[in-house]
Amino acid sequence: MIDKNSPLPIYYQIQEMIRKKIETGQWQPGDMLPSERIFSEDFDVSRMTVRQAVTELANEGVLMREKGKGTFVAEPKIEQPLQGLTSFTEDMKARGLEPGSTLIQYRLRTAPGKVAEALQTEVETEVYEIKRVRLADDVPMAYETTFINLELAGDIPEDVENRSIYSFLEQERGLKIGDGEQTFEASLANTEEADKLAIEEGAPVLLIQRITYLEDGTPLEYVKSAYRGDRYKFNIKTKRFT
Ligand code: 16G
Repeated sequence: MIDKNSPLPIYYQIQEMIRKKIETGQWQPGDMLPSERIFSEDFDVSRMTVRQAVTELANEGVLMREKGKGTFVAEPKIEQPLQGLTSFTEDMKARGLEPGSTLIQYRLRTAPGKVAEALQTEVETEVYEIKRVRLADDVPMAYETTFINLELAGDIPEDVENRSIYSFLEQERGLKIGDGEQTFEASLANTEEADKLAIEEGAPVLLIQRITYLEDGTPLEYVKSAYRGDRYKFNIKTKRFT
């Protein structure tokens, strides 16, 4: 399968072969790859070449290395379009995954400075602070802290753990969520994030901040979340300004 006369570099050909095996389902998420030695013997290429191919795929998140154990096929990343303002529950359902949450904190408090600024309120304003680990098929995907203005939302029941906050606010409170503003930032999981997301401390995470506005432009929520870098990618269709 490896063509040494091809103008394509050998490591690249190995990568494409691995990708194909994964795409066709011959190799499933969680399957262990053959060792570097076996790979290099089977294809009659150097171990260095095999390592280069595998390292790049691991960096891309297609493969996953586990110290002292081996290299495995990673779970496919969840690709989330950024065009629409969706809730976690909607995102997971759209992918055929079962959304869930673990409630870490639920309380009313006065808005911290940054939150008050984002929500365009005074610091004395009462806000809900709700921390949830968001799950897809019981696997932690994101660790999210949301601040919601009490005055706008009214009482939010504590059993939000098992439901969608957006559908509660829209259907039961009749609020009309309009648009949002988001920032994305690369980061490394701190101790708390690593613990909640079941990843190693220092593993890559994507920090997302979102301010969600009601249709009349009033800020409703300010959310900070850490998404697992190994399970998420975002896409957006762009257009050149003319
Ligand atoms: C998403 C939103 C978050 C919102 C939540 C509501 C991002 C970065 N965050 O996770 O702002 O609070 O959905 O989800 O997209 P729910 O309706 O399932 O509770």
